[in-house]
Amino acid sequence: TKTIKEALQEVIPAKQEQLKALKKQHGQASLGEVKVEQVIGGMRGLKAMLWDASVLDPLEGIRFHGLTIPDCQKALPAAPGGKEIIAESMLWLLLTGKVPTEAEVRQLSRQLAEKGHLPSHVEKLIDSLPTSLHPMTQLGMGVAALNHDSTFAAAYEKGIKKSEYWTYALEDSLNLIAKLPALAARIYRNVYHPGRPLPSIDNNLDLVGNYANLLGYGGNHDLVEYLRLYISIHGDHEGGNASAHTAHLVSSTLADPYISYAAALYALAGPLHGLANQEVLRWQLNMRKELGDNITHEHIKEFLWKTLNSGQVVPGYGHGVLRNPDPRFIALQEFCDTRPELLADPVINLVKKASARTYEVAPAVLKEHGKTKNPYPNVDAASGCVLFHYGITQFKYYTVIFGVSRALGALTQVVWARALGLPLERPKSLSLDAIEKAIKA
Ligand code: AMX
Repeated sequence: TKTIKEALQEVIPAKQEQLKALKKQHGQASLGEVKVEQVIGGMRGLKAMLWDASVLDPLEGIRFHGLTIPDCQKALPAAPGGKEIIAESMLWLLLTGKVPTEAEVRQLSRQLAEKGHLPSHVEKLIDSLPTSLHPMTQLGMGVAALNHDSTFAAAYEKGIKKSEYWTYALEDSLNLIAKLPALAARIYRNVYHPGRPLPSIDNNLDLVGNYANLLGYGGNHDLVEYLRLYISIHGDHEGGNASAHTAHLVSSTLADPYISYAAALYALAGPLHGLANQEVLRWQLNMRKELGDNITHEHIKEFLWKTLNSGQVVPGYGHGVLRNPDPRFIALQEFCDTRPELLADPVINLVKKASARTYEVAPAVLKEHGKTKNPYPNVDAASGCVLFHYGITQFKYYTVIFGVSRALGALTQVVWARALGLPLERPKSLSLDAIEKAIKA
């Protein structure tokens, strides 16, 4: 059975050749003009990054190396006794472009579990933080502190050839992914269940199986499966999203994978990006508080207008690229719809019902409001609500789970950027006066 490093080693030379030929033969070819509205409008639609592992189509949504989410659900190995995609399968696909065999995935699970413990300085750091500090702030601090043991930073200091960068970037990236469950679960324990013992990592379990155990939910098979699906499909969403792009930018300075991903986590922690899943739940719970449990479509409509008229965004709706309902939202909704026992539970169903009802009303209201280019739900409209169903009710923690996931895609690109020898990212900026002058010229 191949290791992930061997599998990657096999595919790198062809990509290096492809890049070399493209640069040599078509370096001066144009991919389109740059409009003023793109420069002042957050670079929407600007083709300016190389990112191989996933492509986001505005109407169809995400494909990982050409595979849609339903394709991945069919092709990628699940955990023993499970059905959902697991993080290791997605990581293998993202990194190598190949669908792994079951044996390859099991080997990767073991490799990650064996590296899963935290160094004691990181445990001490996390334990010293006030429990009132936002869990995402804590996660970023823990990830940054893991760079104490960066093999990339140590090797760079010693002096290594550029062609060897990727091997150290891979080692650090796998180490970081392996340690994220222990780090994220320690934060959960400290903030919400102080003093509760943390179980040790089981070398026979997959990454998310261990994460669920450490969180204290390992016995809930449905939640473990939900987390596997959630973490796999949040793994990558093209290169331009704020968190992945941040990792790409920071690592282009040859900062090691740990501090590159710590920076990415703080981009994810913004309410227009990953924090939206926390915001959705806060908003849905406020809606329930105000309107009670017998919510009608008319009530939701009024609540939506109240949000919009007070100048706030409707969290969980809209997207920088997507122009249709997000297939990740659909996959997570389907997960619930195939579990009638969950849908029948009046307590865990409340939030899901509210989000499903909102989905029936919000697109029409947002269209009438007339601002957003995409009136449809994004992944965050459902993801947090389902965690709430299963008992993870501390919504300030939700973005941490997203943060465990996004490492799969963002670190894949860090490894590939080193394998392809991509340079420091350094776009040109212009002043308002310079833009005016360029238009007149
Ligand atoms: N509710 C109300 N107004 C919205 C809106 C929403 N859900 N989505 C967009 N708009 C508004 C924008 O604020 C903007 O208003 P402005 O002209 O006054 O500045 C206008 O519509 C045009 O925006 P856009 O081009 O459609 O979107 P964008 O690419 O600038 O921003 C996003 C995309 C996601 C930030 C935005 O849709 C939004 O704020 N959504 C709510 C927050 C959210 O769910 N974020 C999660 C995204 C997914 C993720 O990263 N996890």
